[in-house]
Amino acid sequence: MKRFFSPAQLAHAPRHELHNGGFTDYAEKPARAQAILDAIGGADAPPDRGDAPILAVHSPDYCAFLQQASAAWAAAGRPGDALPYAFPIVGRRPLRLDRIDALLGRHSFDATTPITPATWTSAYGSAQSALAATHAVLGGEPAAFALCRPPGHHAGADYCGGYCHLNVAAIAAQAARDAGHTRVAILDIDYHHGNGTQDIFWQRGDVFYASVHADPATDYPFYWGHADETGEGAGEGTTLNLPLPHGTTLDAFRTAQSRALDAIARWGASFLVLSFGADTWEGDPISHFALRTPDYTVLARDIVALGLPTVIVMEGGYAIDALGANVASLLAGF
Ligand code: Q9C
Ligand code: ZN
Repeated sequence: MKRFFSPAQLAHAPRHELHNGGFTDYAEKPARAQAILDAIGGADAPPDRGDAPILAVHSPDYCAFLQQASAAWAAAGRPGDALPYAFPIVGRRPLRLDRIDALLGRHSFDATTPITPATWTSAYGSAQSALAATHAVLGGEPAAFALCRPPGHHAGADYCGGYCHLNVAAIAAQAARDAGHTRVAILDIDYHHGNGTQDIFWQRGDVFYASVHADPATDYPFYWGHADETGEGAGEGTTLNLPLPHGTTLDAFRTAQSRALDAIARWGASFLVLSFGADTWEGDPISHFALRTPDYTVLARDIVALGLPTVIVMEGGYAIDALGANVASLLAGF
């Protein structure tokens, strides 16, 4: 299988994240990418397709913010990584966004996603990897893997969060739409609900979003991912959320994934984007499911049986010692 990764994706390396009221080491480390590369035998650098496919999903203001936030933070005399701490109340208008502190809160939904001088460069590289895999599949490959890091599924059209800046799954899906696929599905099997992906396609009837994830009643991102969220307007019925409890093992996960696959097949998708997180693994340090390494091969085979051209984009997975084997197990199923 073709695999894509840009060395620029290694540069984003925040020091800390806010966790349980204190600061801990940032979980979404560059070493994650190296562990995956070692396990899958490397990857090709993606060509640069420019920012148009990114701007097809994200707002120009938000992209400008990602590029400038770190310098503005430093210019305001702040040490360390740029981190939001003041958030606008939903619906309050007009917003005054003169100050970097105000901009950070406006374009973030949490305080776990610092911006460094390299964030834009790495997120841009991650998006280019997703686009390279997408174009490989559009060109006839049955499947391709984008080693996306930083990940993407928590990022909305104009906000970051959950270690995500550019929504690589959405960028891939939109590129497939723009290449002529009229019905594109995204299957998200990261431990966490992909709130950003859901938001981006919430009112659209041309992209189906299905997610299997930890119940937001107990888990991040809390405000999204409940079973009664099904989309709105033209998008009514094209969002499917399948929350599962702590301790979930292969059987229940596979059953839920099969429900998602059945819905995608019934809807008539011609192209699939798989948002893959290995944070469903039993030993993940920030998650509470109990999948085992060989289970990813089983899940992959069920996805292959759908018979759709598939772009796989990497999302979460924080047990670095097991991450390579878990990704290799998934790719083995393809
Ligand atoms: N500090 C992805 O898997 N933090 N993002 C939860 C622990 C946010 C995970 C609390 C978790 C985001 C792509
Ligand atoms: Zn996750």
